[in-house]
Amino acid sequence: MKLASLLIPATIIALSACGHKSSVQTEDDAVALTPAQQLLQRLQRIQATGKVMFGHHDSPCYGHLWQYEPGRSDIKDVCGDMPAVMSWDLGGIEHLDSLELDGVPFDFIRREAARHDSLGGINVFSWHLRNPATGGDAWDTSAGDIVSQMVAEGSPLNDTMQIWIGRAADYLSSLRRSDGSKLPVVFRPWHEHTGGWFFWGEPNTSPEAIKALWALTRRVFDQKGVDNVLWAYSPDRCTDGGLQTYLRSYPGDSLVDILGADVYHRVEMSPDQGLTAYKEATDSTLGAVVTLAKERGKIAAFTETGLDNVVDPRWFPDVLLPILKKYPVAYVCVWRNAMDKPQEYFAPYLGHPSAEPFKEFYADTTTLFLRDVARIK
Ligand code: BMA
Repeated sequence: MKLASLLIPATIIALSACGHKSSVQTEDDAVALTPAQQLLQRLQRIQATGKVMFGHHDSPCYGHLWQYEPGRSDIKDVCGDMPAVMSWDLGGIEHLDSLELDGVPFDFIRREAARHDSLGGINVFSWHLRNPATGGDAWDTSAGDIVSQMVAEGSPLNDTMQIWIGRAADYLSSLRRSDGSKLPVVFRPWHEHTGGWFFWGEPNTSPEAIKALWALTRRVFDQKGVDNVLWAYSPDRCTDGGLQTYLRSYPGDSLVDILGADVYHRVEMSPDQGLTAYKEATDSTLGAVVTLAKERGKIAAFTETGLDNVVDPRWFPDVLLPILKKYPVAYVCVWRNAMDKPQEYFAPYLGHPSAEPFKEFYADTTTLFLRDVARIK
């Protein structure tokens, strides 16, 4: 599809990420770069096209009313191509579970992430870990401010977190390409912290503790020498004009490579109110993301979005696409088409009223799917 204008602009790329010293590299130097730096360069080249990769959570694992059919994805069923970005979750890795929190085997993710990478796609990981104080899930906020204890050196919860973060680091750094080299990925911990639904959310703790949690996370990864991970920061919507809320718990440029945001089109309001609120929230939040990313030399991303059940069948071409044209992020990701909860889906599936309009979104020159992005080396 639509590949004519995929020109790769820069041969000189500025690198200033992963806590590594800023430097300027030519493509000839690529062999000396870490896997993370190589992925960063590629994301910079993708971002420079002004086009946006499309991503979907757990896309090859299951979809609406099917699961684990090799090579299948609801997105592929609808448009014939896979998402450019595969989103995965690490929830459960902290206990060394064999399945993540939605039942996907970590071994399946390991294989599929490598396969997706080999086809030219990008892999991103979130982490809905359990609450280390209560044993409940990530949404268990009953123990109050546990993040302050998690970051307090010498405390029992700090000891637990060093182990848990270490397990996330071990899993991500164990991912391999078929040639044995490390698979570069994006990691997006502590997401949506501007909301109160996760135990690490601002209403349950403090900006200082969240920053310290990021620093702890980076320290554990760095101590283990992990060099295949890029770091994405992704608050939920910031409706105050963006910047102040966005940056309140920001851990600093040296710890973050990708400035993202999660903003959903909510269905609980009337359709008109919902649409207005979504446009306002994306204007304010993605406005901040794109501006800050440009100023700070970071990658911009729309790390999660969606309209549950795609209740407006023309949502992808008529609502999301204009937003992506206005705010040129490197990628946009919609959440899962849950097999275990058939009433939850954020992407079209074959036969759904949004499937035909989705083909317009797919065919637009702004969006990049797997076959497109494979051509941007
Ligand atoms: C939520 C829902 C849950 C799921 C969680 C983590 O938004 O999709 O069903 O368990 O994400 O993937």
